[in-house]
Amino acid sequence: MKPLAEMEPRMNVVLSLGSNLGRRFQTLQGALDTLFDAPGLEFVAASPVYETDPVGGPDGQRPYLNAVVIAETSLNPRALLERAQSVENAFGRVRQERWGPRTLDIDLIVVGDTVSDDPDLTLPHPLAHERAFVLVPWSKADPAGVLPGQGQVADLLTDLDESGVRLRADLELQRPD
Ligand code: A4P
Ligand code: MG
Repeated sequence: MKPLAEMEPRMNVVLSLGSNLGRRFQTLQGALDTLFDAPGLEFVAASPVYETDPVGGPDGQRPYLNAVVIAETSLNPRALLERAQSVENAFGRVRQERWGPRTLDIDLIVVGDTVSDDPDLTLPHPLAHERAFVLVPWSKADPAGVLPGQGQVADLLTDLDESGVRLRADLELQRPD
């Protein structure tokens, strides 16, 4: 018989990480390590790191570093959001202006087949399909990725301008320790 832990229902999770203040790469690696520090979330893959032009928000913001993380979870979506927000807080995220600069932003893009229009947790993420800074890294972490309700990530990308999303081949996230 399988151990109990293996019998829990598991959902695929896609998370988007972004940073445009402070030590951006160290923040992304630290966030990755901290996200997976507690039970209930298992790492599957991390994308390459991309330097991306800011979308929305005030003029003159620094570029972001963005990456996408694929995981599996036995947590419910709300518990996962709380985990993500506590990691944001641990990295000094100060909530000021919407779409303004931040040391760390973690968005839940997909949590299994959960569909929700709750403003506190909208799933799948309502803007993911139009954001090259999400879809480009996601397509590298999982070339077969599907955004429920929108389609294959690779197909969605054919309609998007990817010029604001540049590979940082000199930066590579390590598996969480
Ligand atoms: N919330 C609702 N649904 C979700 C979800 N699926 N994942 C709620 C995470 N949070 C979700 O988020 C505001 C509220 O959204 C939270 O309280 C949560 O309950 P926030 O992180 O406090 O504020 P925000 O991130 O400034 O606003 P928002 O609307 O979430 O913005 P986005 O969509 O996160 O966009 N440009 C580049 N190049 N790279 C980026 O990473 N990121 C943003 C932020 C804008 N421009 C960017 C990037
Ligand atoms: Mg956010």
